[in-house]
Amino acid sequence: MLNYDEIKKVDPEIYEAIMNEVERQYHNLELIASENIVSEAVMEAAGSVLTNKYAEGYPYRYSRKTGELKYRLYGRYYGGCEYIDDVERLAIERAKEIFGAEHANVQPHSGSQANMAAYFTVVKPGDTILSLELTHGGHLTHGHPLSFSGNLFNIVAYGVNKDTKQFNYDEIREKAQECKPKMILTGASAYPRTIDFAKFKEIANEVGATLIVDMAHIAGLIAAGLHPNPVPYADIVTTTTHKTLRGPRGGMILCKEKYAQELDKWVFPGVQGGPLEHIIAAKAVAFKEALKDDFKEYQKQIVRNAAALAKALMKRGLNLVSDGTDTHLMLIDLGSEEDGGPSGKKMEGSLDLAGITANKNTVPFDTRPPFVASGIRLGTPAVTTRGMKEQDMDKIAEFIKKVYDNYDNEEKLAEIKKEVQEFTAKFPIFDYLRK
Ligand code: DSN
Repeated sequence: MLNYDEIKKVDPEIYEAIMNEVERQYHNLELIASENIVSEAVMEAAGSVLTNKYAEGYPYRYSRKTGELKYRLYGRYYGGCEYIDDVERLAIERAKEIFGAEHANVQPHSGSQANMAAYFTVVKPGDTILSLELTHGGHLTHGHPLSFSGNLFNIVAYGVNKDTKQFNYDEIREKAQECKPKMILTGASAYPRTIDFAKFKEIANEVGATLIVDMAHIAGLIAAGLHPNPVPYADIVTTTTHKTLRGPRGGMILCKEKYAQELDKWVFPGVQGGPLEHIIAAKAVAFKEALKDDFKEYQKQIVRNAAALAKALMKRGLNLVSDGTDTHLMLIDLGSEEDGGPSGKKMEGSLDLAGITANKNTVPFDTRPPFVASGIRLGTPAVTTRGMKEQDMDKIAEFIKKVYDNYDNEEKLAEIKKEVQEFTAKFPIFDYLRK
């Protein structure tokens, strides 16, 4: 059982900040679509003695052909890695089993580093990449000029259809045929609908591009068979491990065997140094949890909750991008400046004052800048981990509507916060940590 007694003695300031965060997570309604609450077992692994070990390189690996144990790439650069190898091998094997992948690299420290290593495996600086526009749901590392991706590569963006706010695969095909990319990238941070990876592969084949899928947001849904799996179609698939997958903060890459050697080289020594083996152990634990039947049930509940929340918000007159969701997330479209009402930034602040945590987000064809934005992104992974069900989503929608109606009234927002805290107290977390 975790406790923070030693931190309390050694570093009271950090102890206080951690305990404040425990209380914040306990009391607040966590609706950030990319966040979750990991198990105690995952936290124990992340806080284990493995943090003491350097292990540049990779573990031994079994030959796919003969089943015999063989040395992989450069092995390890340090002695004493025999148990670390067990940990990393277990993480790799479980990741492959969950997603049916030929090869897995579990070392990326984050999704961004996973993406960087994946891109370098198939493209060179200056090559053309066709990827989803950030304001239509993409990610910074999918080509934003402030990210390495937008700096190093020639990025051409595709977006969603103006009317449906969903992918139109004929429009994407047309873009691909025009720009003849070396690589096509799909996956999203704020796209609430199912992505047809088979269609993307068809388009990539037509123009001779490789296909990379960033499945970070929907990895848990895919693990449970609730969203099509990109692994059979994509050359390389990247993900984070801490979103719907409910593991520690980190990244991972899956690929076809033919890219394995090159990809591993790009992760280490290409992009990173020593792997975080304590985090890799926590990934392995989370993967074990993801292979269990109750994880599938959990993912089903995430999707049912998202559908219920979307319906309850629309029933109360709030507009959602694409009029709903197929996944764990949705985007409230707050309208443009001329429509009046709060911006995304304002609404995020008002929700915060009411004890509801969410993030502002651009909506497709947004007229406000990204730091102000006209949308709010909501997701159900964390509230589902707390045990909330469909009827609770109706209550959450009611809170959000009240905040929307009173977004500039701090007194009213403080009253709503009290109601929110009474509500979250019915779904306790971290009882073992709270004093
Ligand atoms: N920051 C993540 C998200 O919230 O979607 C993406 O990396």
